[in-house]
Amino acid sequence: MKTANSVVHSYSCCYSLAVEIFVSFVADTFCSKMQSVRRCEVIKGHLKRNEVSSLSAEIVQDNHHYTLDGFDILSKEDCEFYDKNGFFVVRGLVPDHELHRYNDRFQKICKKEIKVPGMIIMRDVAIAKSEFVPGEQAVTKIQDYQNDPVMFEYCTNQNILQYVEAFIGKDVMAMHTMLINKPPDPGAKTSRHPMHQDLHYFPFRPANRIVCSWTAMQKVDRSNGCLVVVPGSHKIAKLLPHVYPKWEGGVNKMYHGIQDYDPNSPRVHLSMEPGDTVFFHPLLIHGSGTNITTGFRKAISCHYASSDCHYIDVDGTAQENISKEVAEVAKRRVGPDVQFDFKDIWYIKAKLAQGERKNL
Ligand SMILES: O=C(O)CCC(=O)C(=O)O
Repeated sequence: MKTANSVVHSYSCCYSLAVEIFVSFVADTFCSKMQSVRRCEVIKGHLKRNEVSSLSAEIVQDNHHYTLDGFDILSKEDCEFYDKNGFFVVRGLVPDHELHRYNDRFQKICKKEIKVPGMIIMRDVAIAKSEFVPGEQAVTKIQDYQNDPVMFEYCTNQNILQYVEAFIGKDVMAMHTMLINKPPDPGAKTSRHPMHQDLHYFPFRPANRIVCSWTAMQKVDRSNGCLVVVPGSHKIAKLLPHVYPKWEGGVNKMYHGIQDYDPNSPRVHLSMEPGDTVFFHPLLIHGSGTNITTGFRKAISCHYASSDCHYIDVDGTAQENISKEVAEVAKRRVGPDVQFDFKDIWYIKAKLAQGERKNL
């Protein structure tokens, strides 16, 4: 079932940036003790560059514990591969009959034969404003399928959970669920997904106790827009600022991309067969390409987190933009009088997949 993974890249840790931010913190403390506004301003003026860094990227504690001891499913080499690259592919993990079951259910959801509470149905930006067409043609993604008993079987699939445990432990929450139905590109390249880090969307930590499983529901390769990853990018241990890319043809709702993404970063395209599953770290930089075929490219995914993780406040951080956007969408759905906190939204949609629910 398992496959060898290749491609090796290493990234240096941002030790110097951490030092700069520490220096900035020390300067702040020093300033308040001195109670001299003038003196503080002089010092802070010298440190301006450092302050900008601390506002623009979150340094994520990186203790290098990307996998856990005591789970035999990953060999020593597998663990080393994940540590180094931030992803790990298992071939043929989800059998065909299960993929067909999810696909049948998806088709019913698209035709509005089934309504799932809390689920978001997204349409590609290129067709978002056109008339409702029953069927998958109009649907680019369904998000938050946790309340559908058939789709949720993916999150509790034992083949997947036996790997998930090795990354995050035995108490497992399904935090974010998607079936992505990348449409044939209309020519505007809107089927692309910009390069991003999933942690941008999540107000919980630590990052090392979060993992995504993404399963190809059919053959995926460069022609239909397979996943693209920057191996080892999780090791910079930094959550980078994300914004909407300035793409001529438009960008799908909530598809934020890394603000200063370097298109020359060494990338790997993950060609996968149906049932192949990639597990990846929430800081891994990834995205997906244009679907230049005439068919839809389907994948099903779940982001899992240990229920020992804790929520964080993202106000004043680089995640504030996405938290406001998500809260706006929630408000539109539920009504303007309800006050939403980003964390509340995550708490409500999180669902136990295995073990005991604790903090999340
Ligand atoms: O399946 C894809 O095309 C990319 C999905 C993805 O990276 C995401 O939704 O965060």
